[in-house]
Amino acid sequence: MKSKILDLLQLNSEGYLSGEQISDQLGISRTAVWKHIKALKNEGYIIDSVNNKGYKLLSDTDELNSSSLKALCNDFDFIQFIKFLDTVDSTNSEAKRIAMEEQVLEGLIVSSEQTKGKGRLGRQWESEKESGLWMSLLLRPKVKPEAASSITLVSAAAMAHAIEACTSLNVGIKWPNDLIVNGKKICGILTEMSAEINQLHYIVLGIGVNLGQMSFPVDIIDKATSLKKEGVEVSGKKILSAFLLAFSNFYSQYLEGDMSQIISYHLAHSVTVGKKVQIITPIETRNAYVLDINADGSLLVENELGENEVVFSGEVSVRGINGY
Ligand code: BTX
Repeated sequence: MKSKILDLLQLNSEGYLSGEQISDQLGISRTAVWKHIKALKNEGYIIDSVNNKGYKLLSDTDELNSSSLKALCNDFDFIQFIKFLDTVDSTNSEAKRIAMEEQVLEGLIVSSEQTKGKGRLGRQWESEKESGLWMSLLLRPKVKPEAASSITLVSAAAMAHAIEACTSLNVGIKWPNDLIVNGKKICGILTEMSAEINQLHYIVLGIGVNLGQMSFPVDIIDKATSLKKEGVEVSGKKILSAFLLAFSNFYSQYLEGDMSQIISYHLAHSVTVGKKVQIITPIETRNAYVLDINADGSLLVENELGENEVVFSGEVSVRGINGY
């Protein structure tokens, strides 16, 4: 039924088609029409919905550019500006430059290529041209600085949800910031922030999703994968559209101080909980067993002395003993 609705929208791409017209033509209720339209939006189709007019398929091309990005972001109040770049050092660095120039706006930066893509703790993120979705959200949530780092979990859940909605892949989440498909990393998230003791200025949420790479540099060939390598071809635009919808839902819960659904999502997809891991800090590496993810997004582990210990995401790297 969804594909029949899509066909109708494509046939009427010049104008709006009302819910009533669609329900009459396909013999289904208007509620069913609305549900299928929502599912299509979840899959990345950009459909404008206007009261008293109906639905219009805004963009049927899979190309991500300034105008398709603008259409995609219209619905989200946490995106007040967009910037689409051909190349940049790092979308996170660009977001921070913008944040310093102006003090209010929130927005989204996407680049076809990054020449100095960054991972956590000074590591490098391979970001070849047109091979992935390289993006950063500049956000100014009204939360305390100590709540800021759990936004990494919000975006990991939203991107896992988006990839699963657009593909048939099962996505695992390696706490707190990596998405894993068939034992390999397909997406990484780097959260940076500017804050004083009592005041958060901004958060930059950088997300990289591997889309079309068929090979990787030799040092990561065993641990990295892309959607294409996993046999799926999906555009960055579809993934981004599905991500924004899922993120906006989880983000509003986070802003209300409710992490329960986000934590449940993590627990259901976690490749970390119930595993032996190494906790790597700048001064030491030690073994631990992961018991749970706490309500605030921190990790509960049992250390080598048999004691329970809480691990916060900003401080450490957690590495599985047998792969991710
Ligand atoms: P991370 O520190 O958890 O992961 C970085 C590690 O992952 C690297 O040391 C390497 O082993 C491996 N790696 C490097 N590139 C890739 C890749 N393309 N796919 C899979 N594995 C890789 C994860 O850090 C956070 C990455 C965030 C990337 C986004 S892209 C948009 C934004 N801008 C920016 O500079 N960074 C973020």
